Amino acid sequence: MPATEHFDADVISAFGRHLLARDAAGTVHRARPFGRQLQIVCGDRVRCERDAHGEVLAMAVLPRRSALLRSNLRGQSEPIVANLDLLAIVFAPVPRPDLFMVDRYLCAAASAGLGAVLIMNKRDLALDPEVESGLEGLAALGYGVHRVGARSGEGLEELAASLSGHTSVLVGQSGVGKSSLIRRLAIDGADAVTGELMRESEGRHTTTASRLYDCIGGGRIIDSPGVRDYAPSIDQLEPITLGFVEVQRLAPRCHFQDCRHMNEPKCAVIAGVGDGISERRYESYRRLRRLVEQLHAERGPRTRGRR
Ligand SMILES: Nc1nc2c(ncn2[C@@H]2O[C@H](COP(=O)(O)OP(=O)(O)OP(=O)(O)O)[C@@H](O)[C@H]2O)c(=O)[nH]1
Ligand SMILES: [Mg+2]
Ligand SMILES: [Zn+2]
Repeated sequence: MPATEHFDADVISAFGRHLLARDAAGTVHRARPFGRQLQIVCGDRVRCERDAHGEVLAMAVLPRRSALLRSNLRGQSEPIVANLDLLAIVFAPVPRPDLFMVDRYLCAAASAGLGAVLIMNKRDLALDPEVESGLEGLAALGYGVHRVGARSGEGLEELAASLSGHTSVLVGQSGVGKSSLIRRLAIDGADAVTGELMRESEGRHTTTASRLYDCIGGGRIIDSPGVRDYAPSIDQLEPITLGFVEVQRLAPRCHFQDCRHMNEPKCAVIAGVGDGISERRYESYRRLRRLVEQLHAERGPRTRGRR
């Protein structure tokens, strides 16, 4: 029998049990996970084995240096992508942005130790003034905002430069132009399918699986399927601040160390609404706090702590 061959590879795409794994020489192998237990996502590094039939099996996931997680409806955490540095949250004037969802991504990034940037695509279209003011609020908090046009190419050089040297993932609603940006930003992005190429599909989830590409300015960039909503992992969220930077600044002055900043007396966050934290962001905080408590309840006492 021929000896089995072992090698490590980067998972550049994971769709159910279908993996594409790229080895050190750059060869892409079709592979599948060994056994039912392995949860493998795009960006993972896996130890592979080629069996006697030439089939490549991913035997183990190497330790992740970081991961973007989400919570499912039962409150359990699921990985979305692994080994990344930067969360790039994409939105556009159309479809109408959900800034509360943007906030939840920012919280997830902060709690996962990832950097975050905001990408406003389709700058040829007019942005709703209310969204514009929310966006200015986020910029004032220190988040970088790139206003770009995947169609015209505007702003893409600066964006590519800021992604250089990092592994980034593009996340956001369906139809905001994530894959259109990939086609511009990735060396090998020509095979990214966009809504334009699929008839009548705007806002209808064109991309079905995450896919890792090499970025023109250096670094790596992951395209991900559009989402309707995003719930951060309750295992990962920072418990006191939920990842809100303003709450991080204000919370040390709250009377109670374990203050939830909801209705506690002498709460510095509540006292700071309209000053240290905007009304919109505080409302966003309250929504996320309620969501976290609901997800904890969904998980229930018996399964608490189980992944
Ligand atoms: N007006 C305008 N339309 C754009 C721009 N960039 C992308 N679009 C259009 O937006 C639509 C959706 O683009 P996609 O790139 O498929 O969006 P996506 O975010 O990848 O969508 P999902 O894969 O479903 O998550 C397409 O019809 C694009 O042509 C832009 O700069 N301006
Ligand atoms: Mg897409
Ligand atoms: Zn408080």
